[in-house]
Amino acid sequence: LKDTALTEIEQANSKQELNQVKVKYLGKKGPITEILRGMGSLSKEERPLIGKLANEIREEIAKLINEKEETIAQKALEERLKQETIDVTLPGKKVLKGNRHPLTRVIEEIEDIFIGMGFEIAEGPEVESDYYNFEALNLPKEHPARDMQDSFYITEEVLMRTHTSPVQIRTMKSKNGIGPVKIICPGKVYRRDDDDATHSHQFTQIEGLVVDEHITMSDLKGVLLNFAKKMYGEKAKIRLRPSFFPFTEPSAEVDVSCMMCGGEGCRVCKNTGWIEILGAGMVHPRVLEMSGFDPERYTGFAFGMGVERIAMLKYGIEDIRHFYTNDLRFLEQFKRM
Ligand code: FA5
Repeated sequence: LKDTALTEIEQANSKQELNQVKVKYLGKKGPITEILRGMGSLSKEERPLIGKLANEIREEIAKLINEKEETIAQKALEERLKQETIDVTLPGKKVLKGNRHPLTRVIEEIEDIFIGMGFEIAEGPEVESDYYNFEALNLPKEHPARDMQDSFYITEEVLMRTHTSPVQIRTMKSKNGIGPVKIICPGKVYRRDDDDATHSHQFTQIEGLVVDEHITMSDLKGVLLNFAKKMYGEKAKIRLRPSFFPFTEPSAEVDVSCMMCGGEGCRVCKNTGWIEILGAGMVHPRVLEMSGFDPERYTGFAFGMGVERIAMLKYGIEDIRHFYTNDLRFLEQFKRM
């Protein structure tokens, strides 16, 4: 009995197997209990002998089982430690890093340039009233120039802003007629334009406004030339062409020399050597007046640039729709810039 028990303990390789052996030999229905239980039928002389022997065997088996239990526990621990070891020499898992959208980058770059010239950043709502978007900018109802900016109306008096110019009005009104004002305002604008390579129904503008005493057109030109050089390099040139906006007088469209061909003429600038990037002008006296500024004392200039067009020119992007279709092959090119 002892020998078979010892072999079985020896062969038990897990806690469960060992438990089975334990129950089998030491349990209530086990052979030793049986022997001890049957003592009554033995003779007086036999009883102490058999009893002693049975107890000795039981103790020995119990001791061996305990020892084996420990060995098994030890083995299990070793096994676990082995499995859980960390190989610090393994290459790490790569974390996929995103990057900022090229438009965000260009907006921040433009903001930095203007902050460097002493401008502050202003903001305004994208859902705007007809008053701020048109009327206060000298574009009364039925004014034909409203057609230049075909609009998404929400109600008769509320629309998605068609340009960032309403922020001019909001900023001036908040100053209670006291200058100076020197702000830029980046933001999304919306127009019922058909999408093509250079037009999007939702795009980004950056508005600029400076109002103070003695501001002239040459201040406007100086600020824009400085901007062009910082954005495109020292070689950049600008040119102003006469234009019309109801809220500026005189008005101009501003071109920058084409950076793709150095002004020689190429596909990007349609062989003209120039690319239009913004509209600008001297703030119309009526607009100053409607916004609470005395046009006898104050003058100002304003401009509104299309950020996508500026980014396209800077990075040689041929289609404005790339900014909005979220093709990773396009977006990832800006990772290391
Ligand atoms: C305006 O929106 C005037 N508010 C700009 C202005 C501000 C003039 C202050 C004077 C004083 P315009 O409609 O030309 O102007 O738009 C300005 C710029 O936005 C354009 O030069 C062009 O770069 C860009 N732009 C216009 N329409 C679109 C379009 N559908 N998609 C992408 N960019 C556009």
